[in-house]
Amino acid sequence: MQQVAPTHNDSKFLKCAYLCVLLLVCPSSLLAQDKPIRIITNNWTSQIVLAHVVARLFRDQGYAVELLPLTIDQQWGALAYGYAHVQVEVWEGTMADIFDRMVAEGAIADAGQYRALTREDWWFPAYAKARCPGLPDWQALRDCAAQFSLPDSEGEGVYFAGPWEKPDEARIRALNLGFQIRLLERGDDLWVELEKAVTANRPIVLFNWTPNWVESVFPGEFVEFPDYHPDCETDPTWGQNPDFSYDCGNPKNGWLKKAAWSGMEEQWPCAWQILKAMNMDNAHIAKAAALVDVDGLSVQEAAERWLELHQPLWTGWIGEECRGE
Ligand code: TMO
Repeated sequence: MQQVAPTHNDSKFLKCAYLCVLLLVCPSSLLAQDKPIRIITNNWTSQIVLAHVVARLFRDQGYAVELLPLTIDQQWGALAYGYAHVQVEVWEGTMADIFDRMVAEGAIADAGQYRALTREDWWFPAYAKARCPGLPDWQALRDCAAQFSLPDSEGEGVYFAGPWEKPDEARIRALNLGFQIRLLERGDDLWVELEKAVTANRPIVLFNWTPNWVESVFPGEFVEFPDYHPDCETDPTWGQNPDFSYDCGNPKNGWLKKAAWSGMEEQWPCAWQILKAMNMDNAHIAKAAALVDVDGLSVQEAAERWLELHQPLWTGWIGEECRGE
């Protein structure tokens, strides 16, 4: 009966000794990792693939990692409260306002900018120009709205938008475009609509972005709206319509950044450093999307393949903080 207590103490001692050995021989990144790093996956391909790429890099450093699907609207609160910790693609055109505000408030951390330049805006396949020769100028789009109509759009042009909030209604009104919006629930439905239109040789205008896989498969162009200016969104008198805001396009050389939970640097210094150092050009990001949407790999396969193809690039992101003390 009396034997139980010492045995129990022995095992406690062993556990403690084991932990001490761990503390001595393991890189710091392996320790205190009971809480997993949660990496957000959104709803477009390059983001999802790159989230898996970062997950692999973190796991290689001994971190526990979980992938967490969230919409861009849901991600901000999750990052601010530390329920999620990493978002690898914050695009200026769709996310700048809220990202800038939250970083300024200290609610989330800015984990740095890619060298890639981005654009997110109305886009048309090249053959549409034959039916609307003034394109890509936005005034041509207004003048030939009917070319982009559908049987149920009452002569108005139809613009296909994805599930990422943009002030398209406001822009259509401010620029008097004569278009209506078809809001698609899934981002991938944009490509279904594009393929349908291409097959029928029917003009279409839809939301698209670069870097993306689309540019390697379908020639096309963005609509050239009046150049973006921040005042365009806030000051109705700005721009060519004195009564309404949003009489401009999205930024043409937009930034692409990474966002993180504000406690990340302290909690996981090696992972934070990898995220900060992570940098890519347009081709690297377009490739992440194309491996899935053109080559047909699964997201996991695409992440593995991407890592194989770009080893010299990502090896440079693994810094001192990951080598232990
Ligand atoms: C955020 N997105 C790349 C879909 O425009």
